[in-house]
Amino acid sequence: MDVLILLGSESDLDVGNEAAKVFDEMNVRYEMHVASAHRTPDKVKSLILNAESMGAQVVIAGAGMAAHLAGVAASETLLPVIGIPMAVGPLNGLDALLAMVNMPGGVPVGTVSLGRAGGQNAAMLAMRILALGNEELADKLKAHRQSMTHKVEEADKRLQEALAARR
Ligand code: RP5
Repeated sequence: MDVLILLGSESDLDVGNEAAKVFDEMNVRYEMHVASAHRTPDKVKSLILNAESMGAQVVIAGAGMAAHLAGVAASETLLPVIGIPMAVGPLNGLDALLAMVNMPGGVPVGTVSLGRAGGQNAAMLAMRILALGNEELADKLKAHRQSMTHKVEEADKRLQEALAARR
């Protein structure tokens, strides 16, 4: 396993699947589990210990509301932890964002965007970490960037053609 993905609830699965989809496309090995810092703290700890013993190099933790999962994960391991704040609950994720991003000194959580983009970016950031020691993955990331560049160029070309047709 390269990456452990923890989700605070089954209700976070849509965003977790965004990360999983990226890993599937890039052939990165992961495990994804529902485990809550509040409801199942022992399970969180044992999943992290197991992931470390299986060689995982990054932990992704997605949670909403009083989102302590990523912080708890970061206190249990020295692996880099990436937090995805979930845009749920009455505050729409502002609570989760502040909880994740505002960790006390010494226990870092790299917090990515809220919601689905956060799922994608957590996976992309994890791969940048993995790619430091993996040339094949680094090449895949370069190809991914080229493909994004190509898509933007194509979109701009379509826009310019549409604007020209209006004149
Ligand atoms: C957090 O509370 C979870 O990560 C989830 O985003 C939120 C709501 O959880 P459920 O009540 O839907 O299980 O712990």
